Amino acid sequence: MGVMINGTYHAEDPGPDTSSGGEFKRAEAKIRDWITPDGPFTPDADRYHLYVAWNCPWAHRALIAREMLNLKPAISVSYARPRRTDQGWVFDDTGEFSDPELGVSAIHQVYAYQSPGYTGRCTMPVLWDRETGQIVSNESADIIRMFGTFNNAPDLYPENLRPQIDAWNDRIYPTLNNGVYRAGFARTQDAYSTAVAEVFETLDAVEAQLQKTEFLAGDTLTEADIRLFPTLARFDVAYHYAFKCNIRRITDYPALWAYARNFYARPGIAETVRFDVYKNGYHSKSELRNPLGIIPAGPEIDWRI
Ligand SMILES: N[C@@H](CCC(=O)N[C@@H](CS)C(=O)NCC(=O)O)C(=O)O
Repeated sequence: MGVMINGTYHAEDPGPDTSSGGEFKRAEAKIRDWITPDGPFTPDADRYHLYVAWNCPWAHRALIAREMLNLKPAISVSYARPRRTDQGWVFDDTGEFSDPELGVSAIHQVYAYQSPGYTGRCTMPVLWDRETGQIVSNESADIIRMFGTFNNAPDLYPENLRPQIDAWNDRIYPTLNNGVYRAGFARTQDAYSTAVAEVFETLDAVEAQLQKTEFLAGDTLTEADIRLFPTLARFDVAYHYAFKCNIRRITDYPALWAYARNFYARPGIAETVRFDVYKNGYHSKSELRNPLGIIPAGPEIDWRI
């Protein structure tokens, strides 16, 4: 995978930024327009298209929000092939990994429509506006919030719970959602040790909260839960082994494991999850982490309630 400079894609991979002491730094999303009733991007059905990859936990948030906010009929989706190439996330000509919207063969071709020319990484997820022929946003946190403005669907960011939701989001993003990547992509023992300790401190704090309340922010399912679940779904099958996050498993946490299975059992959620793809994707051949590309056999986990 490469990078785009002024609208032109360069396949040479500059690699993740680990400039400070071997620590992995995820690049900030750069296209951050908003859907609002005042426009220019208005919350209309059949106007927007979502580009995702099954493996990507940030894209997974968007798929869950689309499901829970009843936006499946209004927002269409293209799924990239499970593995990236030097072209980044790529698509087939036909079948489950093709792009019915623009017929692109790589996500960088969608970024190439951006005016003025885009410079940055060509990440998933992408929310595409077919009316203006532009990307609205490539930031999942914004995309799920915008999805909440579409109709009278459940409010995932209720006013009275915002302080708790914001506090969990602020804690969980750096130390857990992205913390597992900071552990897995660390280039030094110190960077890994710091990251992995933070992953498990946060899981312990989440467990303590879920011993007291049904959801992170209290008795109501909110955006904070939607942002937590993709990490839980990938944890035991991928992060535990591939990213060396192996102090405990999600199945070792009684309240968290019950919560994860209950979330998975909610209508439509299992269809947003692909454990097989996670296992293959995160254990795919990597010079640094898995040079032979051998996929582990286990673990065997029963997600049913
Ligand atoms: N802040 C972004 C992060 C998205 C992101 O980093 N996606 C990864 C996949 S999990 C990606 O597409 N990376 C491709 C690249 O960096 O070239 C979001 O939450 O939407």
